[in-house]
Amino acid sequence: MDIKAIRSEFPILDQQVNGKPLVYLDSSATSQKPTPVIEAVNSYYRLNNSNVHRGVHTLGTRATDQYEGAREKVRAFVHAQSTEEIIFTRGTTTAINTIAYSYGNANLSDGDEIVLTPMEHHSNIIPWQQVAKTTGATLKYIPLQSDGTITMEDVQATITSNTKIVAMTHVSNVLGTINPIKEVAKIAHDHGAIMVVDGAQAVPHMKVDVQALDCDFYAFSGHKMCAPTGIGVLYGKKALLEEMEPVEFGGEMIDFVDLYDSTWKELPWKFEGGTPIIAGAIGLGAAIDFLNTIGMDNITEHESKLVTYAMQQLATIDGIDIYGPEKRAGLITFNLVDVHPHDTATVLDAEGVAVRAGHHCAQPLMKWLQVTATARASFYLYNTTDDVDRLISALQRAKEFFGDVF
Ligand code: 7TS
Repeated sequence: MDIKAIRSEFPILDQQVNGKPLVYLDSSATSQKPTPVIEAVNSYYRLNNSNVHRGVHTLGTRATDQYEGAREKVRAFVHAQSTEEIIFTRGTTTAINTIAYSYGNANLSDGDEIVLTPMEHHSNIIPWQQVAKTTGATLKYIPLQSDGTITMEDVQATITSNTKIVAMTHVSNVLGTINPIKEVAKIAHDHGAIMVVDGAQAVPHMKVDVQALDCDFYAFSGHKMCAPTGIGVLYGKKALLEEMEPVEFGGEMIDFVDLYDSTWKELPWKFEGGTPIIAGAIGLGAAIDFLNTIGMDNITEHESKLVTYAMQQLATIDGIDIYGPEKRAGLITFNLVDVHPHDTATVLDAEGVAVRAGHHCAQPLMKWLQVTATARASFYLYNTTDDVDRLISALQRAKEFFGDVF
């Protein structure tokens, strides 16, 4: 990978923050956007802006072609069978809520079980809690090993004939754990349950093939993969989506409307009520083109090298706790012993290094780790070993700054 050329596509990286060149290590929260994505959104608004799927005028046709063209790019990117299976949403959160409220409420009842893990982001916990309250279903958790992984024995033991839904993150946004989705999906299916995958931290960083995984639903967000905020994707198997009711009703999603009853459009549009996120989808299409040009395998390899280097360098710092397994995605969650992560992140920010501090929308996992918060450095295709070196020296500064507590 020509990292210099890649970095030159991200104008935001070329700036000083607090008098130091910016080191952006918060891509798990949201990624930066390359020029082709910014330009795609810009040129859509300057040249083609119009509503989609209505009327016959030229701008409307162009906007519709671009919007539906983006859907085909997403389909190919995750290797779905058909564009009918690709629903544009506001992000991962909206996608999971759609599954929970539509599929969950219709298919769960008293005595049914929803199986999760304690490493889930809140957006893959709370919708299921809500559905459980409405339907009488119960939540069960696959226990974590001390390194933040799950075992197939525990998966086997937790999923039973009462399990109707298994919902699991592909990659943990805190631990970096990569879960064995294909194997878990097989066990779920053997018990008659469906497999829901939160792919927010996977799709931006690795090749994902929804057919090879054989998951039933797969949710992800555009903004973590170089696309704008406000656009995301719900992939679902056609047979399931066809049976499901929409959760939002109104314009765009209908076939016929009468005074007392209405019918819905076919897939995928029945799930896209209202004027859709046109510019966002076009931006996502441009982001996919950009990522494909670099190659997802190259991105995975680049991040893997960076995270290995970062782990080696962090090991040279005394008094640092690092959470998560050895084999991990491109992020590292840590705490300087006796320093609050917000203080660590504040010192790092003064050094121009952006990391996230907090509970990372994973409070149950924080409880399991027996901490209230952590700091997290997350890597993407534009990060370099220089960025890691800057992180390390900024952490040394933080240690000096809070020296009395060591
Ligand atoms: N699932 C996972 C695994 C995530 O990491 C996130 C966002 C979401 C779901 C929600 O995505 P959204 O686009 O709908 O908000 N994670 C983070 C994070 O780690 N720091 O900020 C947001």
